[in-house]
Amino acid sequence: TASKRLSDYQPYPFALETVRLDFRLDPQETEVRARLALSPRRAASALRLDGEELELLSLAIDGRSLTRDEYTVDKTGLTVHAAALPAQPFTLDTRVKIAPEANTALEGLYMSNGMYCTQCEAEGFRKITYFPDRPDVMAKFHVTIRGEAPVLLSNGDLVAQEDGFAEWVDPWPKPAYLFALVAGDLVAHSGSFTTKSGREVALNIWVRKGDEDRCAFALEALKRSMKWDEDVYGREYDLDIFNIVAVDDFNMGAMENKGLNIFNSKWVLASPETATDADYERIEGIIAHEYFHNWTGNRITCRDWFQLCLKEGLTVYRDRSFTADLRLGPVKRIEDVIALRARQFREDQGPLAHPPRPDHYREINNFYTATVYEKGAELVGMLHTLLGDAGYRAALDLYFDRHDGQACTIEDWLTVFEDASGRDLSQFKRWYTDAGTPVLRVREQFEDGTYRLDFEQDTKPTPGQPGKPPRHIPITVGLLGPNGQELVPSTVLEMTEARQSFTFEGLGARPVPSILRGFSAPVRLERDVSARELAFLLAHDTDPFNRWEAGRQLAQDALVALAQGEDADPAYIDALGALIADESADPAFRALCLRLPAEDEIAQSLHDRGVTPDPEAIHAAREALARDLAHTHEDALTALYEAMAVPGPYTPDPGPAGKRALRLAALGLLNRLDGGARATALFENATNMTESLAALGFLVQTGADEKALASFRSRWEGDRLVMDKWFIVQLAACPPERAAARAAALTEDPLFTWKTPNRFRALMAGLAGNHAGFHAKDGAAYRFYADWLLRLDPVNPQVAARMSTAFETWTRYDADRRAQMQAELERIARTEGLSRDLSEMATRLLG
Ligand code: B3K
Ligand code: ZN
Repeated sequence: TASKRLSDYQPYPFALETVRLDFRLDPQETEVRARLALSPRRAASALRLDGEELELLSLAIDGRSLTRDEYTVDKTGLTVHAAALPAQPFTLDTRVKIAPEANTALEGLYMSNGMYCTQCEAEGFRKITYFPDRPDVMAKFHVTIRGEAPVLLSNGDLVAQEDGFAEWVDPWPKPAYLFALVAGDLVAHSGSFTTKSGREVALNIWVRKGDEDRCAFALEALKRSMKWDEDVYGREYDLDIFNIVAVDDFNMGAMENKGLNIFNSKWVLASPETATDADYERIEGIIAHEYFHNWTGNRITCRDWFQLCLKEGLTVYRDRSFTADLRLGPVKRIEDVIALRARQFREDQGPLAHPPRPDHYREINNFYTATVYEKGAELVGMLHTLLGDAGYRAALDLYFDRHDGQACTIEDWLTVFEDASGRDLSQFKRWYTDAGTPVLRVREQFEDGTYRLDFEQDTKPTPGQPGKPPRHIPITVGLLGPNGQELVPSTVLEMTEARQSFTFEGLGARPVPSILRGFSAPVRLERDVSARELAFLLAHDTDPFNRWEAGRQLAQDALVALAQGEDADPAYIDALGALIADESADPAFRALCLRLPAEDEIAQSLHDRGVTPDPEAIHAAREALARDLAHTHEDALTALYEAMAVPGPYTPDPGPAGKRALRLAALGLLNRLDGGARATALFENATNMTESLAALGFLVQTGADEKALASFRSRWEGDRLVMDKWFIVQLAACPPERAAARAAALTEDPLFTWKTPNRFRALMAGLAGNHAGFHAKDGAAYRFYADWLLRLDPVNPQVAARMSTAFETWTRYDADRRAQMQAELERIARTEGLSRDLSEMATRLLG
């Protein structure tokens, strides 16, 4: 299949006013009747409707059945020839048959545990009925559902209901990708929210029977989201009902369908016994994210899928800010940057690099990436930094005002910022259109009280984009004096040239600079800086992000040295001693400082420095540093482990969660000394999943995990969400030499229900997350992994394609490993009948 191109955009030649949909549900033969009220925008155009895997039963225009020569049907849709179309507005009626039970791709209408459920974004609606399935065609939907299930849900407001029947009307025009239908034997955990103008909104979280006692947290998170969006963005909810449904079989995290969000049950259900602190925080963030889409995505949507980051980048930025406001802002920022580097920087440096707004694709589902989401959010953050709080708010107000009800582009978005601020953002736009992570080099000079920073920016070529003109980079800088006092508070320097200098006058002595505070731009900062100065920043920087970053840099330098057989500077281990004891620093922050960079990140670091990473050496280096840390600070860590115990009943609040995080970070290090003694005790006595799972992970790390894994399994084998954790932890944390064989053995486990995306992902992501295990020299893990991608592809192409990104770093490694990974990718690419999804990925991965 050919690529679709941004430059080919054409508006749809018909206006669609209303849509009437009538469903008769049946697992094998669901009948869908659709009535579209269309009016031609220009004369003599044929009518093209998208449609895939549909059996067409009838087709009529203004009540007249069309004859076979008036239309053509092919594999991707239906064309009504121009001669058969009225020049005036007309109605088109179709009747199609679909088979939800046979739908294993989980796109369109499908079944999960006996319940009907839909996923339409990006192009799944065309598997439900013939339709202009593109986001710039927005219409009002009126839906009836007939079926045996006791609960029948769709978008909008419920207008009629009786046994086996429900009727839903959505007053807000929307594109088809936001359509949803759910039917099943569900129970609701309900509540309500009163909006700021007094609208009473019924809230329901629909789940399978037995799960209703795990919904309370999600419901409260929803209320907090609704309130926050009113307070911070002035956005109010716009229907009388808001439904959330939890589904076990789901290709991604959740979906923002208008008034009927559908969630992977993993991101809704939570109880202290089954969910970790991290799960709680993620659930709150995802609930917020999907809710916030109601304005950024639904009321204002995307003109075409190239503009995906218009809704996703902004909505991620909004959910991050929400979490930062409700929890610890700096800790949230650090977590986000760790994730950004682990996923987006990695993507940007490999064969899959693409701009936040790509300009071509074969399969849009392959572009729900870290670049579109996380880097997209960074771009919104930079606009916020450049305009300031008031300017940002004014721009967003203008965006909602000007574009409500429209399908927009990145150009519309940037124009709003230009109009609100009077600034020219044409250079800033390159962040959206250009791929790659800029490297920002900085040198310093101090002379006669004047301090100068000389910056140089450079972005390496990425696939299809050889030349990279300079970007507009906001660099937040502060200057510190010798005792850590702030000489120059945070200032935003705007870099627009390839090389640019900034000076600060009237300084008595050479200051210590704190550069790129808060990670003000998604760049890689390179600066020659001594371990002593980094230790100083770790102790004294007034910017919490850069304080952490200094420690990170020290750790990275130590690991890079160790991985090459050199000695590590003791500065990191010394500096952490002070931090462990620093009770003025928040426990969650200290926990982050104690966390060593992941092996994949160390590999990237080596690669950035021109060294070919050796996975075994990296693993050994990280273990050695952890042991060294534990040895040196054994007493302090032991004291910390005791002091951070949280007594009393579990709550997922940030305070106790932060203490647990610090306690477990200490235990993770001590575990390297005591051979799992403390972890065993904690595992046996833990009363919450956070500690229980962490302890299990530490035992897995020691290699003496058999008993713990068996007991965990027998306690939780009836719980699908907890069992996913069991699969993932024993692969991600186990000694690397065991990983591939263990993964293979686990595929024989009757609980490895591989067609369920969560379970497939747990096993495969567990293996891929074991860096040295996945990259084991013999290539066993590569072969195993590729075999399973090929097996999943015909069943669920989206998930298979997504999981293929485990290979995106293949060009980093030595010739042997490179050849093995390349061979696996070629084997995939050659496979007959490969899905468009996986085929595009394999081709791009091979470069
Ligand atoms: N918009 C959905 C993602 C849809 C993915 C389609 N392959 C979830 C979200 O970003 O909120
Ligand atoms: Zn989203």
